[in-house]
Amino acid sequence: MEEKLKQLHQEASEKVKQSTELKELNEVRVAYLGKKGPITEVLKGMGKLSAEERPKMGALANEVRDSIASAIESKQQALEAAAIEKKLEQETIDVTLPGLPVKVGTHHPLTSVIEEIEDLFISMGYKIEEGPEVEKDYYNFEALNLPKGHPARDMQDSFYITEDILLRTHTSPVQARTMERHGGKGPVKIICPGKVYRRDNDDATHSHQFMQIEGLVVDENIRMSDLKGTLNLFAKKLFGEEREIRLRPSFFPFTEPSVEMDISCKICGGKGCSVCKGTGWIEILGAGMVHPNVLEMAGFDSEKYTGFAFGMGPERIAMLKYGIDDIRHYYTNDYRFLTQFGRAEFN
Ligand code: FA5
Repeated sequence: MEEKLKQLHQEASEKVKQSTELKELNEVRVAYLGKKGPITEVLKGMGKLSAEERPKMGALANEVRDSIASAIESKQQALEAAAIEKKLEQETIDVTLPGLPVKVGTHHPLTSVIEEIEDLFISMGYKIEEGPEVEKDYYNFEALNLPKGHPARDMQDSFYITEDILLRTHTSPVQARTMERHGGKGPVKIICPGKVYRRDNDDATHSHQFMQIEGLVVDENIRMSDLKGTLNLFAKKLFGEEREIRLRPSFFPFTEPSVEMDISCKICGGKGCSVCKGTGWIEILGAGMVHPNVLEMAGFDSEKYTGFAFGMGPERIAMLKYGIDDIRHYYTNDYRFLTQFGRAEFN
């Protein structure tokens, strides 16, 4: 029996040593230490031994069983550690590989051009004012020298909500509101960016909803030459010295005299195209000296105070600046269009 136990010990130790996988090792455990294994068989035959031999063989059988169990245990730990090691090796991350680029959004070209215009006027001492898009007829028209029934109201086809409330057709009501708030005391020096709405048919240069930036200066001794100088500086700063501008006499009920400013078309270089409607020029703003009636209605003494005002369309300005050939591109959210205007271009 002793011989048999020693042989089993040797055999089992050899198989443990040769096991290269946990599954194989488990098979060795079941084969040698399981209930139907050879050691159990040996122990079952103990009854046939003499009383002296029995404890000796019992102790030896236990020793062999414990030794095989402990060999299996150590081998299991070694195999598990090797498996983890292998897995870690397979999952190694190469930190030197190039990363996946992160897509960053860009400013909408319209936002960029509005911010550029705001920065320019802020640098000249203007403050930014805002007003409601759903406006009273009074501020949109009446306070601007356009009483009910005035034929010039037809110049701006309007979306009325009630008889006295409409979607503002221009940003000029903000100048009326701001002057009223100043209570007849100058100076006033503001620009007012915002959305406006008109029942215009959409085409390459017209949208039914668009942006405007209003400008207003009211103080003592403000003259037409101040307006001209301001607009000239604005045009040169925004479009560059080489672009030509022209002022044409015009009519707005809230300014007298009134002008419109055109800028030479960048798309066709002044030759005439669909954007400039064959004229070589694109109108970008209306302006003039604030009408005395408007000053008086807002509580200013028109004998003491004078002022100039202008209202421009940033969509058309951005079209000219960046060579965009259709105003509808701003509002159709075409990814290919929007990604052309990286932030860096505007810095
Ligand atoms: C006005 O709206 C006047 N309130 C401007 C003004 C302010 C004049 C202060 C005098 C003193 P006008 O309707 O021309 O004016 O519009 C001004 C600018 O808005 C235009 O020069 C043009 O650049 C832009 N604009 C007008 N209609 C549209 C439209 N449908 N789509 C896009 N831009 C437009």
